[in-house]
Amino acid sequence: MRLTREQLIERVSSQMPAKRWRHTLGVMQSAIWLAELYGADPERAELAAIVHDVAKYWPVHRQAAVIAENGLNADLLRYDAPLWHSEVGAYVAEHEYGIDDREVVDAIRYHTSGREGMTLLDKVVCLADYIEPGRDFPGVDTIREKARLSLEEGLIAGFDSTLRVLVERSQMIFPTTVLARNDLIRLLAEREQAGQVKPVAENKGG
Ligand code: DGI
Ligand code: FE
Ligand code: FE
Repeated sequence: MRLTREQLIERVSSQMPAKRWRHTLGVMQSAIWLAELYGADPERAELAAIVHDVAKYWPVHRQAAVIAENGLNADLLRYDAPLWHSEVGAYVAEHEYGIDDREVVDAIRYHTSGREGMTLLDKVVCLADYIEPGRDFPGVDTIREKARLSLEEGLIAGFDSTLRVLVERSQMIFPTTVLARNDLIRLLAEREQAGQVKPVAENKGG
C-alpha cells in the first residue's frame, strides 16, 4: 500500500518543474542534516521533505477542491493560495501515498504556516525548507547560522523573514504563523528563565 522511497520520488518529481524538484532535493538534504543535529529521525524527516511540496504546482482550483471536498482546514481558503499546498500535500501523502505516520503527515501539513506546539519533526522540515542549499533570498545566511545553533532561533528568523515580506507588501498574515512564532519565542524565554532561576535557587539554599 505504502509507496517505496523510489516510487515516491518518481511520483512527486513528475508533478513539478525541475527547479522545484531541485529545491526538494535540497530540503531532503537539509532535513537529514537538521534531524541528525537535533535528534530527530532522519528517515522520517527525509520522507516528509520528499513529499512536502507535491501540490505546489497544482492549479489552485484543484488545491481548493481537495481542501473543500475532504473536510480539511477550510479556513486556509480565506488566506493566500501559497498556504494551501501544504494542507493538500498532507492529504496526498496520507491518502494517495499511504503514509500512515501521523507525525510525518503533520510535518508536511504545517511546513508553510508552522503551528502552536510544533513537534521536533515539524521544526526540522519547516526550517529545512528555509535553509536548503538552493535558497537565495535576502537574510538566508543569517537563518542558516542560527539554524546551526538553535532549531527554534533558526525558525523564528525564518518566520520573521516571511512576515517582513508580507508586511512590506501589505499582504494578509495567516494567524497560525503568528501563533507558531509566539510559541517559539515563549519557549526560548522559558528556557532562558529556567537557566537563570537555577543559580538563584542554589544561592538561597546556600
Ligand atoms: O513552498 P515553498 O516555496 O518551498 O515554501 P513555503 O511552503 O514556506 O511557502 C511559503 C509561501 O507562502 C511564501 O510565498 C509566503 C506564503 N505565505 C503567504 N501567507 C503566509 C505565507 N507563509 C506563511 N508562513 N504565513 C503566511 O501567513
Ligand atoms: Fe512549501
Ligand atoms: Fe518547499
